[in-house]
Amino acid sequence: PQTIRLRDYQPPAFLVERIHLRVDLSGGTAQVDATLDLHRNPAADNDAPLRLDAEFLDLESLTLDGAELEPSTLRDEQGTIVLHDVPQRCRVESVSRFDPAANTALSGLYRSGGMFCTQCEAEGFRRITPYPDRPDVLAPFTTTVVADRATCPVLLSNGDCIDRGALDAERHYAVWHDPFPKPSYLFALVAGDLACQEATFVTASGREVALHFYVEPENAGRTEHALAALQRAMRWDETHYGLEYDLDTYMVVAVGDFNMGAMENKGLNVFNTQFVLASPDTATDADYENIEAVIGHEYFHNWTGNRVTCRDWFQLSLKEGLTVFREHQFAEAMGSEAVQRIGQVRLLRTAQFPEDAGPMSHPVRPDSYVEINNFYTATVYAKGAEVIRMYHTLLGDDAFRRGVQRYLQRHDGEAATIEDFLAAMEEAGGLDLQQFALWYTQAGTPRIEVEDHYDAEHNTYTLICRQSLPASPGQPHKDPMHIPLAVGLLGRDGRPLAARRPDESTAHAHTRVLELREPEQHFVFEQCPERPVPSLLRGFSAPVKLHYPYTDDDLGFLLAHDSDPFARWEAGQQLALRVLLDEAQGTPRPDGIERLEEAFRASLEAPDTDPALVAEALTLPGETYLAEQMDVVDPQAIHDARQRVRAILGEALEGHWLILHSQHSGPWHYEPDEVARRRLRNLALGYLNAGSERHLSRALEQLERSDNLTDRLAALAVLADSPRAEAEQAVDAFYQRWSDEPLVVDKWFRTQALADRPDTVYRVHQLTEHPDFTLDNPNRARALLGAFAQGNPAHFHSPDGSGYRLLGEHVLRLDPNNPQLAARLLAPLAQWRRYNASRRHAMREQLERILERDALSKDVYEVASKSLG
Ligand code: BAL
Ligand code: ZN
Repeated sequence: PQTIRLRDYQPPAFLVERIHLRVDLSGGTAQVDATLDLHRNPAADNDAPLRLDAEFLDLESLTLDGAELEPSTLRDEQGTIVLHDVPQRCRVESVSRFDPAANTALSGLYRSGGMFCTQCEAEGFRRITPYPDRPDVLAPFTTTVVADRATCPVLLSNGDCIDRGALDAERHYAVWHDPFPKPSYLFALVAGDLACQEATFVTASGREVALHFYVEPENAGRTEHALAALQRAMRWDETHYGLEYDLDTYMVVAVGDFNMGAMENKGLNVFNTQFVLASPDTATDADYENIEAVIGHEYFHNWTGNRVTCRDWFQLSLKEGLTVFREHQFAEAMGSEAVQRIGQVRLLRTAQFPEDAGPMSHPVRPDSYVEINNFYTATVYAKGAEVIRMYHTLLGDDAFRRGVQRYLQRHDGEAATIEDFLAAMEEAGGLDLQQFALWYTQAGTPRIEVEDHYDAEHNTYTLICRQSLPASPGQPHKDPMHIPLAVGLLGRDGRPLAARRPDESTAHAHTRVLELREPEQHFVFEQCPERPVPSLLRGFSAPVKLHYPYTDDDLGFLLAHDSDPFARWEAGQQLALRVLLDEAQGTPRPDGIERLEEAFRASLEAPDTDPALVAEALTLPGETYLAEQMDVVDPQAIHDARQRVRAILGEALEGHWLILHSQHSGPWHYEPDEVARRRLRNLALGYLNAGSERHLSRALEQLERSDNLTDRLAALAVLADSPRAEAEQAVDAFYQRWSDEPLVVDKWFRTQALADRPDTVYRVHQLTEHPDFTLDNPNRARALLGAFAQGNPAHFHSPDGSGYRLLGEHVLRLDPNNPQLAARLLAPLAQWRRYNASRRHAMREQLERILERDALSKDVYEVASKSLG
């Protein structure tokens, strides 16, 4: 397969002035008639050909200014239609046919249940009609949708509906016009029998926007939460960034078969059901929170992504990093800032840091790809958002906002680059960000080593910071980065300690942002009356791994006293990390568990702490984060150590857990304090059942009596680990009770994929043969295979290699139908170098087996070959 490189970027030879589409779905197949009015791009070479991407289309006719062409003679090796000697202005008309029901890749126009829907990002539009399917070709779209009235009473596309009516006795049509020029990846079309919940939103300037949420009829009544979240997001973007919605209608459609979480198509978002449908029986508190985040995210794309889009797919983080950051700001504004930040950092450490250190490591702006779908990654999204957060830290909120506004005004209606964004930030902040730009081009997680020195004679304290960045594929040498390091100093009394930096007029005790730019830098603090304990990387001010030789006492001190809630949490996590790692390496830390127990007790007894923060403090670092710290990862030892420590804490603090677990609140509400209380209660249930089955009856009773999915699933997770007959019966009964709720059945599969039983691998294998298991539905495949391979390391890495075989086999099975999903599921095998010789061998064996397959997709080929390379 061909490698696409950023340095080869050429502007499009032709631009599209307008496109008219007529998509006829009557009878179940699709006929697409397209009319494109084109003109030569003045910015491109004068003799460059017109290129029309087309994939899996049965092209019935293709004309240029009315003259019939023979497409088969015009295709290059990639299948692109290449037209030479095209007039400066021209019209291309085409008629294509395809079968949406046969489109199992879920890219382009496909069927999900009874409805037709689309997913065009990144390159799905070429499966609908021949088109210059690249993000820097923007055009206004007019789309006529035709379908059978009986099966598809609802016909939707982007923009506003300008006409609708009957065609004949069976068929009807609707015409949609989107006045905002957009790239083809933002095109959307939906046709089906859908229920609609409607509401309105009045913008700051007084325009009324109709909000329409479409779902299959059985899901009617489950869009209330998402709708309210959308209204909050719309208001927040107005008040925070001064950004208003721009069309008369904003539509969201819930689709059961969807590769992504959701898609920001202009005016017509298409959502995975998982991120829009909410009811207490079918969605957990975490789902409610994710729905608000994803609804916000897709809405915020209307400006950062749609009004200003990306010039090419290498710039993906231009819209995704920025939009994830905006989503994070929104979540922080709606809830607890510290709790949100903790969640963001957990995700970064478990999903992005390993990616940064593995064979698929790539910069936030990759410089090459084989299949762009493989680059919708934690690096582009989560690290990309951290890069935006660092601009915010360096510029401050006001200048940052001005920078975003300047960028949006300057590039409205255009396809922009990361340089364009950086230039707007430089201007708004009056800063030189050229070194900062390395965050986009250098892969890997920077490491910062901090030492300190106190000079009692002169009352000066010095922080010595050394940064380094490990080599990564294709990048043997790295330059020093521009890193904002937020620090505070604590005195012996636990209070913030005032000191003065040489460039400051007076001493103060607030957080400072030090700017690292050199391999080694010394930061001096004067008028520092005593040796402080430094509080480093407050708020996780940069996506780095920071090392400072804290003693256990220092960590305990920071945990008790740091004024920064994130830093307090982090100190607790570092303490727990030490205890767990020493335990896993067979060298238990003297007093380690006692310290942890003491820290937990302090959290449990802290009178006025936000219960959500208490829950974070009582959650031990996860197995993936622990694995990150080991040169050779031993998943079983990590798991056993964590379980042992959980069991000890469960027993030592049993009284506290029992009290927490019996604090039963009233009927279910989705409300922050209630959510935190449920989380604490369920943490307590977990600790009570860690290492013993003394409290299994509590889980059985909770499963039986709860009025919500959060509590039921927490109980189910405890029961799924147990070999006792009553536990197994309860797990079966749960399935029987909820078998007609796909999102709940997903959770049932997931819970068993994550179970800790001697026969977990075998059971997961058996579940792949369950009548409700299918690889055709991405949510289901991810719930079982994704959860098992990514969330259950101790069993996925079973020494006999059975977990790897199970994954390899299903990746191969899935690849011909849904390569995008197959490549995603494959990712855990890419980490083979991190394990011992026998695991490495068994993981490689699966990657090699996959690569031997003929006709492998580009998606899977790229992940497998780069993993072995
Ligand atoms: N653009 C793909 C889905 C999302 O990031 O919103
Ligand atoms: Zn996005």
